[in-house]
Amino acid sequence: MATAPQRITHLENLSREVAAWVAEVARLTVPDAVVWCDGSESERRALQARLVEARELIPLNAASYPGCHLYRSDPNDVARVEHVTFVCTREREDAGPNNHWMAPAEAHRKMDDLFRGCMRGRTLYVVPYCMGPIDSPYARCGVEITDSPYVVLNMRLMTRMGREALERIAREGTFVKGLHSTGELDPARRFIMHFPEELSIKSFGSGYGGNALLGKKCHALRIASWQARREGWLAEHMLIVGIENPRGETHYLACAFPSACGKTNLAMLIPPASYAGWKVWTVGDDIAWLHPGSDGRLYAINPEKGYFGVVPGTNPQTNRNAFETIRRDTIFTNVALTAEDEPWWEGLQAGEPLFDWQGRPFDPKKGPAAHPNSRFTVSAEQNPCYSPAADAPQGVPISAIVFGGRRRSLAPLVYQARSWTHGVLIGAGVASETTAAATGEVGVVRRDPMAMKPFAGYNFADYWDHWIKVGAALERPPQIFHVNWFRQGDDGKFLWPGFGENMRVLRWIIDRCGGAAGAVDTPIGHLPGPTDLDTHGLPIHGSTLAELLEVDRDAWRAEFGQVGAYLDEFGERLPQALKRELGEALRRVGG
Ligand code: SAT
Ligand code: MN
Repeated sequence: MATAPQRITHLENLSREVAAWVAEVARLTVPDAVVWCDGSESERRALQARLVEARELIPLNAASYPGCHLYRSDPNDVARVEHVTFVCTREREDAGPNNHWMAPAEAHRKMDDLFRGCMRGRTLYVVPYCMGPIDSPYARCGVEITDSPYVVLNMRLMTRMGREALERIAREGTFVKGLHSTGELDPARRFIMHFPEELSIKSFGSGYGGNALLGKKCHALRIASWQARREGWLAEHMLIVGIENPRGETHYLACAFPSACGKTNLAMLIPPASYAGWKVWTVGDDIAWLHPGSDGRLYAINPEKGYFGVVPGTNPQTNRNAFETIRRDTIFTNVALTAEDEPWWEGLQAGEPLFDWQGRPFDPKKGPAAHPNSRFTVSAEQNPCYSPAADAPQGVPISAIVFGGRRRSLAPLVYQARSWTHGVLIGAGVASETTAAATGEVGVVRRDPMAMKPFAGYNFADYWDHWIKVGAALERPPQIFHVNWFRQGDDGKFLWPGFGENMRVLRWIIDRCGGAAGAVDTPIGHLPGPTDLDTHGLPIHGSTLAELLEVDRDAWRAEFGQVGAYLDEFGERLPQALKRELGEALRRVGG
C-alpha cells in the first residue's frame, strides 16, 4: 500500500533561506513572538478576533454588512508618502531623476537603526505570498515580515498568501524580502526603501496601503519593473478588463491611470442599457504583468487577488459591482460610521454619518466624514463580474493598451497612437492632476508617465527604451490609445458622463483594433469622427461632443514643448527613437 506523502507540519522547516532571514530579522527587531502565517481560515479568524478585542477593528452591522470591519488608521498615516520613498541602487543614475535615491549601504544603516529593537512587546508575523496565480510561470513570490496584524489580514485578501506560496518559494529558492514595521507612526521616522538589485524592501513607520502592504506597489511595481526589464517583460500600473460582445468574443484591455482616477470603476464597468448582450469581466483593477506570448501577442496576468479600492463615490449608480462586492467580508479603512454601525462615505446616497473617519462626532465644518482616500480591501472573488480568466496561468491576450490621466482641458476624450513607438511617446507624456492617494497638494497637474511616476523602480529613460524594445519584438502588438474622462467645460462641469457610458469609448477602441471603426487623422493621432463614436441614447449635445473631440494645435504645440522639456531632464539616456517621435509630433502640430 502506498504511503501518503509526508506533510511537513512546521512552516519554518520548508525553506532554509526564509528561516535564516527570519532569524536574522528577529535578532535585529527583538519581537516577543514569531508567527509563521499559513493563510488558513482559522488563522484569519483568530487574528481578526484579536484585533476586535484590541478595538483596532470595529465589527460593522452584521445584518447589512456581514463579516465587515472598520479600521481607523493614524490620522497622519492615510496615504502613500512619495517624498520618503526611495530606490536604492548602487548607481544613482539607475534610479533616475524620477526617483528619490540613497546609496544602499547608507539606506540599510538608516533603516536598521530604526528597526533595532522595534518589535519589543510585539509579534513578528512571517507572511509568505505569491503575486499571480499560484501555478503561473509568470507569478513571483515574496515574504513580508511585519508587526502589524492589520497588514497580515490585508495581505491575505490581496495576495495568494500562506503555505502554498512558501512551498513555491522552497521549490524556486528565490523570493522578494519585504521587512515592515509600523514603528511609532512618526512621520519624521517614516521611510519606504527599495533595493531592486537585492530584491528587497524595507518599510518603517506607516501602516497604510501602498506603504505597508509590500506585495502591492513596492514588490509588484517597483521591484517587479526592475526584474521585468532584465527578463523582457513589463510590470505596469494597469487594470485589466475583458469586454465580451454579443457574439461571445472577448477583447482584453490593459489601462494605465494614476491612483484614484477610476481604475476600479472601469475594471468593473456596467454597460449602458443599449448594450444588451455585452458583458464586462474584471481580470484586475490596479496592476498588470505583461509578457510576450509565443503567438507574438502580449499576455497579462493580475499579480493581485483582491482590491484595495477608493470608497468615496461608490454607489449603485457609479459602480454597482463594487457596491455589491463590498457588502460582506470587507475591511473598510477610514470611512465614517452611522448610528446603525454601517460604514458611510461621501457619495453613498443613503444614511448619514454619526462619527467621522477619525471617530469624532461628525461635524461638516471639520471636513468630509470619510477620508477622501478611504479604502476597501476585499477578495476579488466577491466581484459579480470577476473574470474566470483571472486565474489562467498564461494570462489573457491584450488587444489594446490605454493610457489616461485626469485633465480638465487639452486631452480629448479618446485618441489612438499611429504606432507602438508613438504610443510610448503618448504614455511618456501623460500628465494628470494629483489626488488624495498620496500626501501633498491635490489637483496639481504633473507628468505621470504611464501612471508610473510613483512606481517605476528605475530610470524612466531606460524604462521607455525597454517599452520600445518590447513592442518592437511583438509580431502582433496591442494598439495604443489615450483617454480622458475628466474634461471640463468653462462652467467647471464634466463634459463626459463617464462610468458605464465609458463603454462607448471602449467599444470604439475594440472596433479600431479589429479594423471595424472609422477615425479621422489628426496631428495628435486617430480620433473618432463625428459619427464614429456610438452616442445612441446618450443625451449629449453635438457641440459638447465636438469639444470633447477637438484638437487645439496651438495648445498641443505648447504641450509638446513641455513634454520635450520634461524628457530633456533624462539627458543622454533618453532613447533616440523617443526623441525622433517627439520631433515628428511637434512637426505635425506646426512646431
Ligand atoms: O496606497 S496604494 O498605493 O495601495 C493605492 C494607490 O495609491 O493606488
Ligand atoms: Mn494604484
